[in-house]
Amino acid sequence: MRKAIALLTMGLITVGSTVWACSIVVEQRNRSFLQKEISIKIGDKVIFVNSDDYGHNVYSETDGSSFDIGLQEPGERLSVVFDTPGTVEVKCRIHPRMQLTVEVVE
Ligand SMILES: [Cu+2]
Repeated sequence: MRKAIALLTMGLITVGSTVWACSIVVEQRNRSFLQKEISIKIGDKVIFVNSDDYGHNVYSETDGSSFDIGLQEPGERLSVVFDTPGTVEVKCRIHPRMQLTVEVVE
């Protein structure tokens, strides 16, 4: 069974005629994000991978970039597209000490 993919839909970005979006993998292991900070471009997709054997719930309450990916089962990969520039603080509802800073640049 497939779970819905959480996407940020805060606005449409048009940059020139072609936009090359990248995917960046962020693994969750031992109740932490393997990266503490990543820098991405507008429109890039962050794929959150749950490598633990318990659930996580990645979310952000940063203004303009808020999302809630929902309960993520072990082994599951869920992605979020960031399309608003700025610094986004990403956390886990289940494990408050999990923190990731995403710098979204133009
Ligand atoms: Cu967690």
